[in-house]
Amino acid sequence: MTQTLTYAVGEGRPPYSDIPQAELIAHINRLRREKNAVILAHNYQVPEVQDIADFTGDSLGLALEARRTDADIIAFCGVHFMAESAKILNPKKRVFLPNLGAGCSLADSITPESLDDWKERYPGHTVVTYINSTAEVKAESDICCTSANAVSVVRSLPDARVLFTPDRNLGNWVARQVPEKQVVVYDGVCPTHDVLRSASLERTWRENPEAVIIAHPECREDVVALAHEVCSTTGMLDAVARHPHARTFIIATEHGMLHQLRRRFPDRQFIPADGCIGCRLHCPYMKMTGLQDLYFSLAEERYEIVLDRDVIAGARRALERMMAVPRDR
Ligand code: CIZ
Repeated sequence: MTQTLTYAVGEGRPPYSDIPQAELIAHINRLRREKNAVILAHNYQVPEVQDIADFTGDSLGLALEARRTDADIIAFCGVHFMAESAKILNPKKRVFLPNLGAGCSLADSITPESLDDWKERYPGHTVVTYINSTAEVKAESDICCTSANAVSVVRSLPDARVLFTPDRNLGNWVARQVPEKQVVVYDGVCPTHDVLRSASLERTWRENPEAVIIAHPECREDVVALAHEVCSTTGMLDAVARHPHARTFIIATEHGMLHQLRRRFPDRQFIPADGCIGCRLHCPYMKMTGLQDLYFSLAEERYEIVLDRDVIAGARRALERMMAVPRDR
């Protein structure tokens, strides 16, 4: 026997699965007007969430939007650390993460204790922490970076000795771009990107030999070595524009990005790099937020990001220092 699932929280809520998409969209549009809310969505979100957002982008772009918005509410369709960053940069606003399950394995790989341990092992190093980290870890770091500015951030530092956390692949890529620095790299990875191997990418390339390969710097070194362009997701939009004569692109990042690319460049072909034949690079956390979550988030004002004042102050210092550095390229 099949059962219709309903959610227990929230009185008078209709069955979760019974609200047609057009109705959800109408509710979301009404609520964002009534509540003066801005909807931010990461480039990896599901297409219908990207389409309803006021702004889409990478972590850096969305952090800038969060900092400058005059909306009363920020509904952040992304993962937990991104909504935290919005709160840190604009602490007077109420920030909601529509699905509390949307975490990040990479951010989970570093805790304040493990960072302390690394700092003890590498005294005198400037700590550069990727934005994929908790607010507590950011608060113990000297400066943050995103995939859009990591090279510029490290290059901008007055010190030669750098401890880069937590993404090993991004850290190693940055170290190769900035050889004048001694970069010690923490041992965390994004499993979505780390799963891709050069042999798989080469197979896709053999099938599409004219294609330009664009890879995210969270990919492994052997993958990045094959790429014609290495950049953040928003950087990928600029990268395509730099190749006006190319018709086909192989995209080595979470497959949500293909929606943005196809929207912006409908006359080009975008092929996802895959780990095994037909398996796109897929982040389960980035796919947890649907229109229903966004609707109930706005309607019931959940799940609100609440952070300790001292943590906000510490993390904000590291984020603001980062924001003074321009994007790479
Ligand atoms: O910087 C980000 O938002 C991440 C995690 C990926 C990207 O390049 O957008």
